[in-house]
Amino acid sequence: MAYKDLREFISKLEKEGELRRITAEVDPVLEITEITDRVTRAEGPALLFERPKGAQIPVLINMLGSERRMNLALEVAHVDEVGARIRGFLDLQSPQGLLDKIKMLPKLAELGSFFPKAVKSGPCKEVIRREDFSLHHLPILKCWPQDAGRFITWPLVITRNPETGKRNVGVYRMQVYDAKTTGMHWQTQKHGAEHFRRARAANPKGRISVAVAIGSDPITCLSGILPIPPDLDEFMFAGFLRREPVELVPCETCDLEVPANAEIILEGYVDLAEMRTEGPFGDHTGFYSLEGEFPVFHVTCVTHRNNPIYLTTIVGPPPQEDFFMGHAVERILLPVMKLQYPEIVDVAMPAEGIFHNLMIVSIRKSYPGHARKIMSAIWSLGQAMFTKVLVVVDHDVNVQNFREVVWKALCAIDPERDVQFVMGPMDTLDHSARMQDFGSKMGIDATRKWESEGFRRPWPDEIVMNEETKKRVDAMWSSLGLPRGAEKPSK
Ligand SMILES: Cc1cc2nc3c(=O)[nH]c(=O)nc-3n(C[C@H](O)[C@H](O)[C@H](O)COP(=O)(O)O)c2cc1C
Ligand SMILES: [Mn+2]
Repeated sequence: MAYKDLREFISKLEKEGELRRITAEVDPVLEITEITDRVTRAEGPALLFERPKGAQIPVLINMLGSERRMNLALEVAHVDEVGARIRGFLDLQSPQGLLDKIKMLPKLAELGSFFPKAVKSGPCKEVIRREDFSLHHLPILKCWPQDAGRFITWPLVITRNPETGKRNVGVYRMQVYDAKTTGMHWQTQKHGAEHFRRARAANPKGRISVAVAIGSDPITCLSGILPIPPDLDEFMFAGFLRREPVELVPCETCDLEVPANAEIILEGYVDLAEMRTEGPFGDHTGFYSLEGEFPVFHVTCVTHRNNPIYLTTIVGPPPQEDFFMGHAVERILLPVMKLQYPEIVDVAMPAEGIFHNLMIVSIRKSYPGHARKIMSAIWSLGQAMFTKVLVVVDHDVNVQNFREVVWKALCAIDPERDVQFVMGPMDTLDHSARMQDFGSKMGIDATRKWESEGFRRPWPDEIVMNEETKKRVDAMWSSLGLPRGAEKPSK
C-alpha cells in the first residue's frame, strides 16, 4: 500500500527510528542548514523541526537523505527492484497462448494505476486562503550565508504545455521576494521553461498558470525531479512507482490540478513579460550559483491542510540529500536507458561529480568507434546532455568501484587519441563554462583499443591469479598463522 501522504511516511520513519523531532527553537535562517548538514554527513535521520523560529509550521528535512529512507519511501529492499519492475514492463511481449494471456493480466491491471485520478476535494483544501495569506508565515529557509534570501527548495511546480495541454511537474527552487511573489528558477532546458516560452510566443503579454505543491507522499515528492521526456506526466510516473494513482484536485484560482494529499498549495501565475534578478543561492555544486534573470511567480491563493508541515531540503557541498534522490532516479531509469542502448552495462555518477560533471558508463563494445557513439547518445539523452566529463569503459570494469575506474581508465587511454571535445548545452549551474548554459564537454574513450580502430600493438591481459593456486592457498591458509581478514583473494 502506497503512503497516503507525507504524514503517513513521517509515522513510518518514526517507527523505523529514522526520524528525530527537534523541540528546541531553531532559526530557519542558516541554523536549520547547519544542523541538517551535520546530520546528513553523519548518515543521520530525517529531522522534524517542531519550533522553527518565526513560524507556527514545523519543518521536515532530510526525508530521503539515506539509502534506507529512500528504500522505505519506494517500499523496496533495494532500489534496483524498481528498475527490475520497469524492465518487466519494457520486456512485455505479445502473448503466445492463453496461459501467457492469463499471466499478463496482473500487469495490465497494474497499468491502470498509472494514471492520475481526478477527485473533487482532498485534505489540501482544509484551509483555503484567498486573501489572508503570506509566504512569511511559512518557515522557509535561508540556506547559506550569501543566499539572496529565503528559498523554497522542494516545490513541485506544475504547469501545462500551452500547445498540447500536457502537464509537467518539476522541482525548481523559488526565491521569496515578498509575501506574495517568488522567483521561478526553471533552467532554460527544463520543461517548465519550455512551457513558459511557448506561452510567451503565443501571447507575449499574457500569463501562464502555475501551481506549486509542497509536501506530499514521498514518491510524488520525488517525481518532481524525474528527468523524463517532455509531455510525460511526472504524476503518472509517480502513480506507477506508488502502484496507486496520484489523486488530483482542481485549483481554486487557476486551471491546474494539484495533489489532493499535499500539505501546502500555492496557486498563481507567471507573467510572461516579467523577469527579475534571482540568486545567488548556495547550490548543489558546493558553490553559489550567481545572480541571473528568471521569471516571477505571483501567488493568488494558498490552500493547506490543518496544521500543515513544510517539507524542504538543502543543497550544498556534496553529498547532500539530493545525492540520494538523484542516485535513486538513476537506478530507476537505467533500464529505460538500456532499452534504447542495450550495449550499456552500467552507469555511475559519483557524488563528487554532482551528476552533471561526471558520468562513467560501461559498454559491451561491438564495433570500432562504439565508445564515441555512446558519448553522442548520452549527450543527446534528456538531462544527460549536461554531462561535462563522460568516461566510457569496457563491460568488465565495475563502474560502481571508483578506484577500479580510475585505475583501469587511466591505463587504457592515450590521451591525445582517446579524448574528444564537443560543444553543447551546459547545466546552468556550471560556473566554469565560457557562457551560461553553453560550453564544452569531454569524452574519454577508456575502452580497450582494437586493431580495427588503428591500434596495432598487443593489448595485455589483466593480472589475475589462477583458480588452482587460489584453492591450494585457501587449503593451507589456516596453517600459515597469518592475521585474520587477509584470507580473501583479490578476485
Ligand atoms: C533539491 C533540488 C532542487 C532543484 N532546483 C532546481 C532549480 O532551481 N532549477 C532547475 O531547473 N532544476 C532544479 N532541480 C532539478 C530539476 O528538478 C530536475 O532537473 C527535473 O527533472 C526537472 O523537471 P523537468 O524535466 O520536468 O523540467 C532541482 C532538483 C533538486 C533535487
Ligand atoms: Mn518533465
